[in-house]
Amino acid sequence: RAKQGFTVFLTGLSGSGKSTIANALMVKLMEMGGRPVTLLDGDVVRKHLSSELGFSKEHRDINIRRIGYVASEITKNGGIAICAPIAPYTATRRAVREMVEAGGAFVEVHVATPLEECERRDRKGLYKLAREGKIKEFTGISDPYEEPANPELRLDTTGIEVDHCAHQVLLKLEGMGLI
Ligand code: GGZ
Repeated sequence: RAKQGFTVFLTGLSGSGKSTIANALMVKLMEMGGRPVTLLDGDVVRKHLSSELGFSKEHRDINIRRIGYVASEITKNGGIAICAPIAPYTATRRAVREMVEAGGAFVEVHVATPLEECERRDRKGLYKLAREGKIKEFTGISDPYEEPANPELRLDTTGIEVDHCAHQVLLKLEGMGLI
């Protein structure tokens, strides 16, 4: 019998490593074959699905629910969805979990790289702009991030190879009987 679909939902600060892990994970899952793999990355979704939205709580929630809806449809049809938004609010993440679990499995991965490390990397220079007040409502600086209390997996990418992080997710998926 074909295995059920599932969603891997990576949540964490800007620059925590969500996209990098999501891409490495996608490659590994595609190599295994069997089910189609769809990546719903934060900035790609914002470009194609949520281009009218900003970063207020209301707009972030709409964005996350859209991602959740697409992921739930993919999951229900037996596919694999990998999502990588910040998703700062617990209640919204829970709503997405419920939507997805109606038709498959939901695997929440907290990419728990500390703010200090994300800011030290500052790959896109956004933290600097946020500190200068040039970007308002910036997650971790001037906007909240509610830490997940019970994620299926927690990963701190500080000093750890991307491939190793992606491998940890694979082990979790194996342990849950999803792959
Ligand atoms: C947080 C922001 C903001 C503000 C622009 N706060 O590192 P990035 O650049 O590529 O990832 C961040 C991305 C966050 O979009 P999400 O859709 O993942 O957020 S949410 O889940 O809260 O809807 C960052 C950039 O957009 N960015 N302004 N104010 N991140």
